Amino acid sequence: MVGSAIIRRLAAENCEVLIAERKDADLLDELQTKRWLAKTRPDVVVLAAAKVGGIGANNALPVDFLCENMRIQLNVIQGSHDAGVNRLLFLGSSCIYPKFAKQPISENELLTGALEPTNEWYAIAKIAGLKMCQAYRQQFGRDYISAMPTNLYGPGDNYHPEHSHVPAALLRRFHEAKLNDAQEVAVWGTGAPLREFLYVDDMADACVFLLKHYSEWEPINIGTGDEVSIGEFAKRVAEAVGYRGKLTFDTTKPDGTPRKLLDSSRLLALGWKPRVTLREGLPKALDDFLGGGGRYRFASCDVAE
Ligand code: GFB
Repeated sequence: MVGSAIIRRLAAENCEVLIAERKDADLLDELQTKRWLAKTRPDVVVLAAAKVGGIGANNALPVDFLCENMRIQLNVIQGSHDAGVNRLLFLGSSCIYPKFAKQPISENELLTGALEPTNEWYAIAKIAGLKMCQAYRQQFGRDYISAMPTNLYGPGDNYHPEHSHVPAALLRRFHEAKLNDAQEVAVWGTGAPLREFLYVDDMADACVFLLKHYSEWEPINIGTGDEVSIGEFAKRVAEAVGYRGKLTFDTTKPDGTPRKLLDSSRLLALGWKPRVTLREGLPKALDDFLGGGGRYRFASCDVAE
């Protein structure tokens, strides 16, 4: 999802884009990854690949989220250094910050408290990734930076019913409910948690901006500054889909972090700002879903992925 958006965005730049697809190099494989990097020798590496998923997947697959992400990061970051790559952008996640971080969450909140248990495996891997960037900067003077985006949505998402993030999950569930004339649809949790949603092409734009303008040790947040409750967000998704039934809340499912609003003032001060509002972005995300974009649209769902 993010990698594709960055490729779309880079089409407007004067550069050659080298893409390591799974058939070129399985990033979980150290030798394949190192060989690919040594052969292509990029000027810049963007590490957007990761094992990702929503609250359900994070909770159900702790080993996958911890170990696969650590392996990808070791292979790509170490392989980049070995291949002489001096500039690298590592993408993390807002879940690296403590569950009860001071809001809005500034970069200084890192490692100041306990993590949210539903995604601590993923968070620990991402913290290790940003620390690797800092370590290569400190020990070898490499210009490796890391960015922490808020919750993302948009084209190329994973629409798995259990393992997706909330935007893709609800787009699919409301669409199916509309087709089946279902009277009501369940939204996970209480609906009270607050989240900030960033359209993936805005995220890609921020990544290119950072590659041009950011070269610091500290990770940098990427967000919109707008937050919405999950209950309100669900209403907006239902509206975009055209589902008119009742929304109920399944409180047997976890809420996760109560609030996760990033303080993106450092990025905004550099001159970047998001363009796509939730009202504009949700219909675009729906178009992607209806047009067959992303993964697990209607296919039978393999829970191992
Ligand atoms: O998108 P989501 O899984 O990510 O869930 P997190 C956000 C909120 O939406 C939670 C609620 O409060 C969920 O309980 N929700 C309601 C649903 N209905 C659904 C549904 O059908 N599916 C899902 N998935 N949620 C993620 C991490 O946490 O944050 C990721 O798990 C990543 O790894 C991301 O770091 C930024 O915001 O809770």
